[in-house]
Amino acid sequence: MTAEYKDQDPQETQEWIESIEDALEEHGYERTRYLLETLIDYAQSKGARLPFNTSTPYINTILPSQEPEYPGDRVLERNIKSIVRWNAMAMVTKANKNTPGIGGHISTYASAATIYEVAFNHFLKGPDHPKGQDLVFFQGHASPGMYSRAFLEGRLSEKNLNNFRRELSEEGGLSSYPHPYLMPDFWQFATVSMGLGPLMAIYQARFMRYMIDRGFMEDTGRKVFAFLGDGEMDEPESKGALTLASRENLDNLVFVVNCNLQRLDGPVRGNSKIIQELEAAFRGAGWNVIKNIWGSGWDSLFEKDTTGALLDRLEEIVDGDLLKYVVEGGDYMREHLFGKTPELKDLVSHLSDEELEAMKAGGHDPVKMYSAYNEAINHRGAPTVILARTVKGYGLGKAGEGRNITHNQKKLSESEMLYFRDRFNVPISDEEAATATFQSYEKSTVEYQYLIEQRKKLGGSVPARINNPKPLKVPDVSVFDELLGGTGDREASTTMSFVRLLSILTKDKSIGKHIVPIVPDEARTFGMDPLFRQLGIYAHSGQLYDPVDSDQFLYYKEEKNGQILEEGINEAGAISSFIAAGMSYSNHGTHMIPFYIYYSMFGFQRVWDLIWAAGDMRVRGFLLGATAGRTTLNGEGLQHQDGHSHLAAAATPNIKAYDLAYAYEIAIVVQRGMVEMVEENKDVIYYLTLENENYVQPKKPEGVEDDIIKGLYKVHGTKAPKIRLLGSGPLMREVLAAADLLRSDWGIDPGVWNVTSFSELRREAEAVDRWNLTHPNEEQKRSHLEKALSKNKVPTVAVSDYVKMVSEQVGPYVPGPYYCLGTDGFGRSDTREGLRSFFEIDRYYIVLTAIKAIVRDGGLEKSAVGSALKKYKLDPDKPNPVLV
Ligand SMILES: Cc1ncc(C[n+]2csc(CCOP(=O)(O)OP(=O)(O)O)c2C)c(N)n1
Ligand SMILES: [Mg+2]
Repeated sequence: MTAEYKDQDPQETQEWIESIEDALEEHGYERTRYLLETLIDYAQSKGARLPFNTSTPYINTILPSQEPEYPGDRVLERNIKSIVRWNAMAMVTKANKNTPGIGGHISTYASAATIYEVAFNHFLKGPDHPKGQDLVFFQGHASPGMYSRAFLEGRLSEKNLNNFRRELSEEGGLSSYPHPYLMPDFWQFATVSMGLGPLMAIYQARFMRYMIDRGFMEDTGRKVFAFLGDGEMDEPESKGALTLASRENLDNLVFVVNCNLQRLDGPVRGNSKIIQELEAAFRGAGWNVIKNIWGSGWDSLFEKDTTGALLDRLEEIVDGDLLKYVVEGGDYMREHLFGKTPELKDLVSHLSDEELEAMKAGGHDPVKMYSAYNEAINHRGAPTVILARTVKGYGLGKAGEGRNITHNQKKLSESEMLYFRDRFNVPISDEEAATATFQSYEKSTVEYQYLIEQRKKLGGSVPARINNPKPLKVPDVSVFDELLGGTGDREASTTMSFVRLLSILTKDKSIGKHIVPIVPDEARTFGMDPLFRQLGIYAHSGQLYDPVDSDQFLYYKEEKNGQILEEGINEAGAISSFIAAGMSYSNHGTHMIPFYIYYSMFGFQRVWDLIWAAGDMRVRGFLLGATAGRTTLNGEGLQHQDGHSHLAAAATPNIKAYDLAYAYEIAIVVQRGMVEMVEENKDVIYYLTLENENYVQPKKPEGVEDDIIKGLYKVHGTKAPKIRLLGSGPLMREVLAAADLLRSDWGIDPGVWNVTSFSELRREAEAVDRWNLTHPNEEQKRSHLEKALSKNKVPTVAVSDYVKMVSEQVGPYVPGPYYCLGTDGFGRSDTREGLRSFFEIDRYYIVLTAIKAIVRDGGLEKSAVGSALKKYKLDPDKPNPVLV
């Protein structure tokens, strides 16, 4: 109720409460809820304005009377947990004593140990579970706890632990955070870029549904768990897809937010309550929310609190107060929390200061955590979030428990370690404690057997990444004959050609169903709408309405087993779907090949962090940056015209990027990429830029296939060229026009080459160079670039629709002088012709640059440059496009 309202008739209020009590006792929760909702609806229909309230009282959602029996051995579990805690702390301490500054985190796992241990002992399904493995996102910087448990389970050695954050050590080390790229049998998901985990988890749950709805697998009740930090929930990505999860009824999804009320610098919300705020956000978004704030020690206090005074007091305080109680201890708590009224003081008068201090937060209580998980996994119809209150740096005492410095605590002193040992009754000597010795169990101990038995029941250890997909056959490139043969007189863009390819590919008997087209509300822009009808748009609930265009052949067809993921205006979500589909070979044992097509400007620039994570997680698939090219996408202007995504792609190690000119190149590259992904099992992402400029697509020349993949093939050769022109993507045609001008106006016949990938050329040339450097006495190797160009050491001019650095990246390996034209600067809306002139990449600038290069090379008189400027009416004082 609003705080300002003063109860004018407490007796009447009491009568209403008694009625509700009767309803609760006689008919239970459901009827009581029905009655209250009916009353609210009635009052609203009579004009009572009831404020929308998404928060419930600041108590546990699950009452003690609703808690199930705890199925585990609490004593054994506590002993085990203490050792996991110890090793996790010791691992970070040791790493930092041996290598000061190496980093790591103690306090995060210290706060989350119970949250994880209850899940490990009772909930998380492993790879051998008959119902299949759960997908688990572990909170990134809680990794020492996961390593520590894996050590106790015998999965990691002491050497591994000794080399935490020392991955380059000879014995092999452990990665700082969850990185499947670095530990491919262990970690499943990369989580430590805050916010990406929660977003990706939602899309993993959604994609699991997609696989079930499309008949690839049974619904066996597998879950996606995401363990998150409360500070992390401030990332817009964390909360950005919450409504998708509830809209799609993803009851296969459980978020567990470790609410230790602190992030790196200090409180997440000093002045209010993060748990209440998150509850409101999640409930508002349609999630099932389970708050676990108070441990069992508080139960009797709430029971005694018949007037609601304790509850009122807890509503009043803010998180900053709660943190202070942790740091200051029992006497402070008695004075400041309970000291407010005699009634409250009385409530805790039977407890000593130590007993007060020992009343835990809910997230440290296994019984409370068990109840929360149990409800979460059995909840139907909506995703669940467990908001578990914990204490950051739990058990560290003065070394950091609840303190603002706790996040950056990297090592404990000897006395602090002794305190920690005593705090958790770790059965080790002073000397072992002082030297942070790792502890493990003999196989004969009951603890070891319990630990292993619990995991066995749940299908084996986690985290575990499986890589054992069912084999799949990629069709021969001849399925794309239509693209290889050219368009004759008809003009088409590379985007249209790609859509044609997708249509052919999805009809292929062997692989067709495994293709996952993904698009964020741009399908019509790319001419993909015919696929709506052919493949259907995935919608878990089917199509509940008659679409406005149902009378047309190509109507907007949504269906339960639809193949297309039409993500709406949501690039971060769409790339998360790409990630989920591209990991399916590992997560579900079934190869799926995602083709995510989007406005190229809203790719790397917008979601590169997710693409980076995709690389880490060994995702396989195709990214298609459509309407690409700073000048080829002409009318859209500055915000849309991409001239640099190839720079980002080149810097992402697992991405093979191609800037393609013709339809046959697309066919060759896509077929080759698919073979790599599903037949050769390589973890690779292909990035292709596609354009919307229409021109005749030529027939594939003979024998260019391998060179297209390598990144460069010859278009026009001549015996002794004075100059060489390299064109790329849509600018290839300007290069061909420039070659014509050079022949007709200057009598110079240039060599002409088509560059399909500057980055692939560079990578190979660099690798060869590197090998040659360290093998001076062996026959020196030659890169594709060198083999192709070194016969004639003449100047080379390269042009692309991307910034100059894209073509410049091969500079060190191009024989002879090398000149690059590109589109540095902000875009403009204008004609293609206008833009190519503005950025100085059109045929005239190519010729001008070529003439200048030949002059420098001694092949023409100096005056030729001036003549060229005049001839092509090029303004010598034109402003630099980079700066204007
Ligand atoms: C995108 C991003 N920004 C910043 C960081 C650095 N960082 C790592 S942990 C952390 C604090 C996390 O707080 P919280 O989510 O509450 O986790 P806790 O350790 O409290 O459980 C920060 C800022 C990061 N990893 N990712
Ligand atoms: Mg936190």
